[in-house]
Amino acid sequence: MKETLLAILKEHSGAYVSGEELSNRMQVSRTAVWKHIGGLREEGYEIESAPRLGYRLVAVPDLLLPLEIHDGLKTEVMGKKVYHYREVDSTNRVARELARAGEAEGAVVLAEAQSAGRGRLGRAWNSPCGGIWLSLILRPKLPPYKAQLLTLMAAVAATEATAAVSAVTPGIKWPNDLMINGKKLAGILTEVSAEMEQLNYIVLGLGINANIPADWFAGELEQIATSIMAQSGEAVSRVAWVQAFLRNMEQEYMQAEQIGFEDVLKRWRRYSVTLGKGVDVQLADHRESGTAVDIDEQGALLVRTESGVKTFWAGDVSLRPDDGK
Ligand code: BT5
Repeated sequence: MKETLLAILKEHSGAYVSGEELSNRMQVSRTAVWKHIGGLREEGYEIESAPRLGYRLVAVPDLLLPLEIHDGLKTEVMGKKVYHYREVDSTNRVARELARAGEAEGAVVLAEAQSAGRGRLGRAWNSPCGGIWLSLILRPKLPPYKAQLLTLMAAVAATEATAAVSAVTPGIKWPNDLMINGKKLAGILTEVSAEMEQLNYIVLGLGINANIPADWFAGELEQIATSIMAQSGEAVSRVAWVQAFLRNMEQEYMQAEQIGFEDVLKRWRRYSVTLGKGVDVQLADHRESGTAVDIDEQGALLVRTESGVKTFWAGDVSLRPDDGK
């Protein structure tokens, strides 16, 4: 109902719509219209009302509200259900709980800020207002060893969403970082629940520094992190970014279900800033060095080392600073 009301107000692009027209088109009483207007105002929509004239939409809040994400989204699965928080500890934590309780594939959890955003291996993820902190629930019919492919898929979808709505195209550093000019723009944390044979669910957590001012990154992050706004000099529509990401994910996911991950791998290779470079791979107990030569069909990184080509499933990769290509 709120969705219809908002659509009518938007149709009139800032002009007044009478209470009568609203109640006719929504087929509810004028009191009900008034209540729904109150609901929209509570969510942050600025709506003016004037006796005899009716209501007009003055401003849409710059928030990742479900009503905004759904406006023109046109996906079948991804983003059908949107949970939105002004602040939450971690969207991945919320999404895992939802998934465990049976939430359907494609549901997405969004937050304006996270108080305990998580990176991999227990690391912290800084999540101030202005970024996009997103977790997507998937239930792929895949064996657990293929989970990594979904991280690569998300990296490709996020790269292409960024290129579509802003003036920058990031590169992908294996397996989960989006980079611009050597600095980290986004990271992905994929959390998996699985049986021996099949995945139960995957929570794809993605954090992208969208509209975070360059001078916000201080201390440890100053040298290593950046945002779309810092790189392009312009704020980006975060709603448009989320919509583009969900559409890309849907397309790639459906395609992968039908014909496999070939296309995802091809596009990943195109955006990669890792392949062909000298790399150090930090594993739990030691470090390996060599040249990143390719990814295999499961998304593992192949590195040519002094003792032959080795396959890495996990690990932190740093590009060699002396490899200035
Ligand atoms: C990641 O971990 O890159 C995965 C980040 C996933 C965050 C999303 S936000 C939505 C969802 N909910 C969550 O709670 N998490 C996910 P990793 O590769 O371990 O990188 C972590 C490292 O990146 C930290 O140790 C910092 O050095 C750096 N870092 C922290 N915050 C950053 C930021 N905002 N931008 C760039 N780098 C950051």
